[in-house]
Amino acid sequence: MRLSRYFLPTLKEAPSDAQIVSHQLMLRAGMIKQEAAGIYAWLPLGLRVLRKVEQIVREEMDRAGAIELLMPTLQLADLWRESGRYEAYGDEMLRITDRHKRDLLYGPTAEEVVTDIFRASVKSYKDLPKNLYNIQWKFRDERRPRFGVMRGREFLMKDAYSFDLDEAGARAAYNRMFVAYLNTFARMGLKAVPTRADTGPIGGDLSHEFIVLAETGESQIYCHKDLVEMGAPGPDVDWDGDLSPLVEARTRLYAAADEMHDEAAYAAIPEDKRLTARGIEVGHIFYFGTKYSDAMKAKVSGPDGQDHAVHMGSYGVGVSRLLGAIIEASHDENGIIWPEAVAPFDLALINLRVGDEACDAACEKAYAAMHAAGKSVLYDDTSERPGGKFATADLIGLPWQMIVGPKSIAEGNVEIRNRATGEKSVAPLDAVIAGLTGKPA
Ligand code: 5CA
Repeated sequence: MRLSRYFLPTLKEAPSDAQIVSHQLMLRAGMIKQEAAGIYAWLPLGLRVLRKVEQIVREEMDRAGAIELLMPTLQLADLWRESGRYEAYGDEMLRITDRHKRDLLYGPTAEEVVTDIFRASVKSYKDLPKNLYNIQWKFRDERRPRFGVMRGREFLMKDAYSFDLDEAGARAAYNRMFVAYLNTFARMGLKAVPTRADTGPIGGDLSHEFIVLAETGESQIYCHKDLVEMGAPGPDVDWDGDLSPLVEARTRLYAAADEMHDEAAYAAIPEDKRLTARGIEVGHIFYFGTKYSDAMKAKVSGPDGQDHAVHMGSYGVGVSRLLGAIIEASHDENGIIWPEAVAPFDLALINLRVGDEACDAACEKAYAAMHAAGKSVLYDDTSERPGGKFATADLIGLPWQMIVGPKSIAEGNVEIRNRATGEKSVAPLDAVIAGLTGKPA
């Protein structure tokens, strides 16, 4: 992409109402624009990152055996009346009436819809287990939308729903999601701590939140330090096997957010291993048994010939919130530092003298070679002064910056800088291209 043709409305200063650094940087980097309280337009640069984050979530769900579908944003109130949640959900639910005076709502979550889809066609235990997920916009009329995409009213969520014949099956499904979540967040460069959680209006008795440590987080957590460093199991686990040892290795260590905190259990951790910190909840998983399947009559025939209400769980990831969490975890005073896996482009190509024959030719060569190797480039071919170009490149945080200027290119050289480490070196253009693409130029 040539910057001269792109749409990147960066700001020198963040608006004063942006309180936390991720919100400030997303606005300044031209990633989002607020349209109403808690409702954002995703500008081109922000959308590229959102799509990357979404794709990582999707790949890890697929790997764990979940199946993607897409449910509507608007749902019938009648389904929520069946489950008993229509009144209970309160003012966070955006209620809508259509021209036929039917009550609709903008879905804040989708347990009812997915249960309705399930019960319409699945009748036998032989069709279980199933885990259906979608990545869809949700609406919650939050009392205090704040911190940009972190607590929006309209936000993108991945929500998965598992269906099993019995509790043992449902716990295995829960464990698969638990492990998939560890892998998902690790791929984005995040350390997410699984903590015991309250089930809230979703209901049920087994639940974990996944919390990324950040000073600006809304959750207060108490945990064993080893949990933060434990890392993710990685993709090569036996997804059809027993994952409980992997889960138990983590749930054995104390970790809880405010609502679930148990001072005595925390005090039992050796003092040098205690950690009290703020964090951002990026995922939340629940097992709630037959709460919805009983209310909505989602039954399958079992091997005994009897009808059984299916055991369910639901598993949410805050996809749009993750962008804020990643920036909170990875930035410096000059801007964002994207982990390679979610960066909007792989390379910022900076032409210091547009119109100079040698600079232009070198940039065009690098641009073509990167694309041929499947890498994405944001090519700064504008007439902005060098200082402005460097500031923009640092602000938007692409992992690599290649700087092409008249002096060095006269000797066939360019400068290559790593955004995360700040390391820079000067080397022949072809060698730099080969380094970035993994192929000789
Ligand atoms: N039905 C369950 C799981 S699918 C559910 O709705 N869980 S939740 O309420 O915990 O939401 C799932 C995730 O969505 C949260 O962990 C959080 O990361 C994200 N989320 C929730 N509310 C917001 C919000 N207002 N803005 C941005 N992300 C949010």
